[in-house]
Amino acid sequence: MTKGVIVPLQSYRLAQYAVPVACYICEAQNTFDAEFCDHCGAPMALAHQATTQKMLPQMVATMGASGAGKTVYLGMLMDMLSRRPDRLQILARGAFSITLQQMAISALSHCEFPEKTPNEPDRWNWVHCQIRHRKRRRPLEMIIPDMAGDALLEEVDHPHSFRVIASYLKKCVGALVLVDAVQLRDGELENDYFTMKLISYLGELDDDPKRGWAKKPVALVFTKADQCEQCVADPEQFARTHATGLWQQCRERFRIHKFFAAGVAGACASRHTRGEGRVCVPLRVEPHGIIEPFEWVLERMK
Ligand SMILES: Nc1nc2c(ncn2[C@@H]2O[C@H](COP(=O)(O)OP(=O)(O)OP(=O)(O)O)[C@@H](O)[C@H]2O)c(=O)[nH]1
Ligand SMILES: [Mg+2]
Ligand SMILES: [Zn+2]
Repeated sequence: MTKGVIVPLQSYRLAQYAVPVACYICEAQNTFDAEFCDHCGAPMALAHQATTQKMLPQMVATMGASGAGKTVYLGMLMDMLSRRPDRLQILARGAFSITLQQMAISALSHCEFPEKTPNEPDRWNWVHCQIRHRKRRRPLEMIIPDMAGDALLEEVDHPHSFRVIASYLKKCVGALVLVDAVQLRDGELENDYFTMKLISYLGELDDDPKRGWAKKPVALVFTKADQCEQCVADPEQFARTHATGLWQQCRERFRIHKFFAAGVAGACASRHTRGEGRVCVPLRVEPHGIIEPFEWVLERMK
């Protein structure tokens, strides 16, 4: 004989699903318990946090080819800002915002560079933080993802392949564009071509002469400056000689732009590993020029 039991239906729980939550990046509707946006893959935590704040977060893009040094740069930037409250004060919003700095710094402290960023947007590290700057009366809320260079290239070559990238870049108020200085110095033009493509893509995304990318601050950062002294002495001159196409495009498309040089490692060596072959390892960590480009963008964004 089966025993009869009364199971409450709890249909009120379904009512929660009737109220959709809009993704903060692409504005597509999601259910309240989605972890990542169904449409673009951005974390829904950004939308939940934004609704609890008075100030809506602004976005700054960090772009560059695969291997340009975005993950190393961003990880180091976040770590330096969180330890040096004299210049800029930063407060991470949500535990997920600390993962990028944790991952980059723990790799560097083991004399390794962090791994290549996976292509899937739901595996990127997103940083949502509050920033206080002495020149601003009110603190700023900011969202910065560590995008994968290969995904960026795919989107530039085939628009709409990564919806999150176009939606995000349309909302950005400024950008940091990272270029590998060592490759440029050695005459490898891959990085130069990629960055030129990226710049024309940005220009086409929003070509409004008053509100578009023409009027947004863009910092062009030559990375791996520890291995390329020429770019440290005069980044603008380095651009003119080693990346003439890029230098020309920036002058035409961005009214507010500046060239910078940044390096994280003090000295590098190459090590032979099984499976990967020769890999470059950092022997020391001596960050140089990390905060300057970010602070410059911060001071100029609307
Ligand atoms: N010498 C030196 N090498 C660096 C520095 N930053 C990055 N590198 C080298 O560049 C490689 C790529 O750096 P990442 O930060 O992973 O590059 P990424 O732009 O995030 O690349 P994707 O994740 O593929 O888009 C590292 O593995 C290092 O070999 C630096 O400051 N100095
Ligand atoms: Mg990366
Ligand atoms: Zn979305």
